[in-house]
Amino acid sequence: MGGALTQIQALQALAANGAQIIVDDVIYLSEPWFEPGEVYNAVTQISTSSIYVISAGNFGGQSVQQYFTPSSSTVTYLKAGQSITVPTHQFYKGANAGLEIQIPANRLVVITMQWAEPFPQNGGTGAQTDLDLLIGVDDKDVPFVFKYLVGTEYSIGGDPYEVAAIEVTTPIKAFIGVAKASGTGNPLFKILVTPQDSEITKSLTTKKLKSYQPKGSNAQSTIVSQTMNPLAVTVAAVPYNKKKPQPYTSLGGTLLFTATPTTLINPQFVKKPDIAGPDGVSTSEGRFYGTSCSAASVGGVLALLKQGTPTLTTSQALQVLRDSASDVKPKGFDFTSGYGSIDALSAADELKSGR
Ligand SMILES: [Ca+2]
Ligand SMILES: [Ca+2]
Repeated sequence: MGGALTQIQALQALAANGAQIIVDDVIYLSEPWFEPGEVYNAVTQISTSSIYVISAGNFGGQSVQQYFTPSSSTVTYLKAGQSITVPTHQFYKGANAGLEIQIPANRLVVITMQWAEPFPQNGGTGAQTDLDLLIGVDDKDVPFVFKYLVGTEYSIGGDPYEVAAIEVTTPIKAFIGVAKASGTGNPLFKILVTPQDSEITKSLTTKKLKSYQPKGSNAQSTIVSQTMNPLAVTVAAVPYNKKKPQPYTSLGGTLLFTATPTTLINPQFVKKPDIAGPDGVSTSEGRFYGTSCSAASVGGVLALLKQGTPTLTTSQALQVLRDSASDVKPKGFDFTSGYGSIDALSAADELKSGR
């Protein structure tokens, strides 16, 4: 792995050299989430000659998304050598300004945040609001204090993106804070907590968040970047022997905006993931879990379909997979398993009958 540029070059080289099915499982959380980015655009480009299959990711529902809303709490920290005192975001009703997360022992937790303002990579102005990401721990003397200031880049004109990490040896309750250092907007922001861990997922949803949400979105969605591309086959995980989604499979429902030079407009609802594939299958290395395994299985089925129908296009492949999928609860399309579990035989039959 060598970053988004290397990924783009690799995808283009594979497509140029005649790869008909490309299976990928690399998602850069530094690529834009709310608008098409460079990797997303590369996927669009190669989809005319190759069918692109991407794992949805294993981030579960470990995300929160809200409009920035100043609380009555402020935080003081150093920014470009100067001490600033600025408001923190109010995640909950009430005084506590931090998002509680319970971190189990011996974990490195990476916290990534983006907000719905244009990235400069698309020729835009870059961020208009400077949000910062703070991590705090519960302190017995002071009820709430941010002890680590690790995502405090000057964001104006740059990427609307921050990343912070915390490593613990014993279980702790930590708080994620979002501060607005400058700018007049109150943008929609989204935080992803990775790596996936069921205990973190639970703590992200136990306390009721303020419900400032755009219509039609899923605040817990973790399907982002090129996995949002409607021309990608985005693959969720179901266990090979059960018809229910894996709890760690990334969730759809992220809003995709159209980027203008200064702002993001017209949020669209994209139906992701597309299909679920089996994981937990036996390999020479033992059982293989996660959406990467599922993507490989779906890629294999697509290779067989393509062999039977060499003219199979990306759009046709997506259509046949959706139409022939075996639904996984809840009924119909859902953000966890898309249109359902892949059914290779039914897909082949459908393609043959030309339905
Ligand atoms: Ca910042
Ligand atoms: Ca379903």
